[in-house]
Amino acid sequence: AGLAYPERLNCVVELLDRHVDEGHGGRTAVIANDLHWSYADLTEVVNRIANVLTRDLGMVSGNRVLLRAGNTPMMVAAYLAVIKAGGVAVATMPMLRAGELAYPLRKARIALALCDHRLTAELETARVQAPELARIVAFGGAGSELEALMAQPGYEDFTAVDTARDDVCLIAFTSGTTGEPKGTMHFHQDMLAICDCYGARVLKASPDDRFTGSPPLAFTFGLGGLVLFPMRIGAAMVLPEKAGPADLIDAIERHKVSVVFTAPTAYRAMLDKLDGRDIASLRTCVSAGEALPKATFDAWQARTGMPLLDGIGATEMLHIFIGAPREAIRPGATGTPVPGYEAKIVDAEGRDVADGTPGRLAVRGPTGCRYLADPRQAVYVLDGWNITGDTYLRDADGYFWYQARSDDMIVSAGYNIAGPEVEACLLMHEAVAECGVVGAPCPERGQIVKAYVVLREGVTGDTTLAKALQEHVKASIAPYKYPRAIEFVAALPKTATGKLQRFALRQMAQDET
Ligand code: 3UK
Repeated sequence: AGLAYPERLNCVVELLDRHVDEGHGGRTAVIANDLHWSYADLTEVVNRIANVLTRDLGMVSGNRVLLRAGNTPMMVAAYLAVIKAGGVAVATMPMLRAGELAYPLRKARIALALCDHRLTAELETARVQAPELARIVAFGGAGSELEALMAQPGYEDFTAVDTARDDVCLIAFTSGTTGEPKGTMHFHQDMLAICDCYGARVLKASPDDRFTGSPPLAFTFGLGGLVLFPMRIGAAMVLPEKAGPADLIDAIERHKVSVVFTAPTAYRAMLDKLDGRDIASLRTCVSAGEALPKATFDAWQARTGMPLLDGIGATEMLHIFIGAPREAIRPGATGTPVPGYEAKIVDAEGRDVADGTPGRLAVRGPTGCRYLADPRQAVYVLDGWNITGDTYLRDADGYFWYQARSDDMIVSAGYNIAGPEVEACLLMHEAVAECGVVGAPCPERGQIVKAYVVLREGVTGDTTLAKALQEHVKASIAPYKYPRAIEFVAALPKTATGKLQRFALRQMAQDET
């Protein structure tokens, strides 16, 4: 997309200082409950933290700093401060326990952590296994250590450290459904590139927009959608304290939000809670993290009059690389490559396959996978192309249609069946609230298609309903794809980033046979 960033670049200068320098310091940057920070306010908080990091905590350029907090204004400021001071922000999901924190701590050799005062206990425990962690500084509470240090005189100004555009500024860990989590490294220029590609060309938001959403800021989906995209254009972010569907609706209504980022499940859940609510401020609704079933797209559009903007992103790619602006949406397809990115479908040997044939998705563009010292780099990146692990097909018009995660394909009696296709079909049935479809071991067929179904409120799961769901699938898609086994469950296992844990469902299916 003709991106050319100057060789010396600190992305925080572009995302934050520039707005103040250009006379827009009075614009709203952050809203959380009753807190309102202008760009000038946010700049001062960031500068104070950056001074504490460098003058009191011994941080130098290139040091990695762990950040642990929910989606709070101080978390945003801490991210920006670490990066402004030339450091590398290493974010971890707030819900991680000591055992899960030790790995990223050790892997990224972290000596310093900034941590929400409510979340220090697990970090203290993790220290036993990660003795390199010399210092934990708490923030966010009355009399927290960080705020006390920030109040020192002369701390209100801080000149951004002169970093290179390809200096690492972020290490984001994947959620690690298989094996240890992987640390993905991203440069200063990457933080701007996602804004200048997806933000400018697909989202097309304006400085008067207000952004909100549910993904954690430790997840690049949340960091981009809630922080980087609005800041690139001087818009505001609204950070709800909790991120359930009702909390999102509250935030939209109360703060007149216009752009929302969340996952398909959350849109489905919000649909049941819209009665009597005023969400007229909303213009743009982005769905990512998991495949967006057509039933969800249709239901949202019927109820709100708005399309959902599907987009596939990955921690390795930093953000969304296939999507469609509202005027080019094809319901059911993810979209076309975001301007600046290229995508193609290849076979197991890396050869291009014909349009209409499912194969492995390969992408390349201004951002890409750089694992922190991990041999799996050679699996994800082949010949400069990122192999995301998804099976997709491209149609004759160049639109990309999601099939499944490559390792989630169900092979039943010789047929390849994509669980998400069966899920999308089940979701069209009025009784179904959520579902997950996996292969269950079967001596005759190798695997059978098994559906775990969460029913809508007030519906009871019995054999008649199971039969009706099977008939519904047979009548809608190729009959061999119908779920031979259906189990009604109260909830589905989800990862920290809200994705269905197919691995856990497969394990359940295995244990039950
Ligand atoms: C899956 C999708 C179908 C796909 C992410 C937006 O999800 C994000 O990053 P993760 O590293 O997972 C990546 C994988 O998730 N996926 C994501 N979006 C879609 N599958 N349709 C979609 N729209 O398997 C992908 O390989 O957790 C999403 C922005 C930033 C992100 N990190």
